[in-house]
Amino acid sequence: QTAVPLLPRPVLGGVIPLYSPCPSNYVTWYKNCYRLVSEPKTWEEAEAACVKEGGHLASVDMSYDQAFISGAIQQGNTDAWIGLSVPSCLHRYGWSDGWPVFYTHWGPGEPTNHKGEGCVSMHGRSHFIQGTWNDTACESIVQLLCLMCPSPFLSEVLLDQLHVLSDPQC
Ligand SMILES: [Ca+2]
Repeated sequence: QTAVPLLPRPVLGGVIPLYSPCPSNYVTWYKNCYRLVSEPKTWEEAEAACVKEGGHLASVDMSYDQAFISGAIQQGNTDAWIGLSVPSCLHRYGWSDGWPVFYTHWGPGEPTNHKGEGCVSMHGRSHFIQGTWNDTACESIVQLLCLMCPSPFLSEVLLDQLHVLSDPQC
């Protein structure tokens, strides 16, 4: 018997390259590159750190992402920032990378919407409901998960289209 060669999986008009498209300090998963940054920061500092590397704090747009990202965050010691927050110009939740909010995974009773809790962290392994989301004071200092999108098609074309759908003033 001859082994059937593995073909690249089609993805939105392109193919997933056989080499890793991610920087060496990032983990490749599905179409994206992720990096857990253990140095704790406020939400704003965390987002700025991810932007500096060409990405954003991680967005979660489906349960597959949630499962992977939760697993990644459990590698660290604290809860971790993800890209969801309530920007003062929006007055509702939005992802820092511009994705629409398709999916949420709030913990029981969350979001509590206490004053100042406009930034979202994911519970780490120290918490009994690991991986669930919690609206948190933006000045809290925790680790963070950056996401970078390696595909020019996804990062430039699709996100530009999605940005049109979201509020342009932000
Ligand atoms: Ca909360």
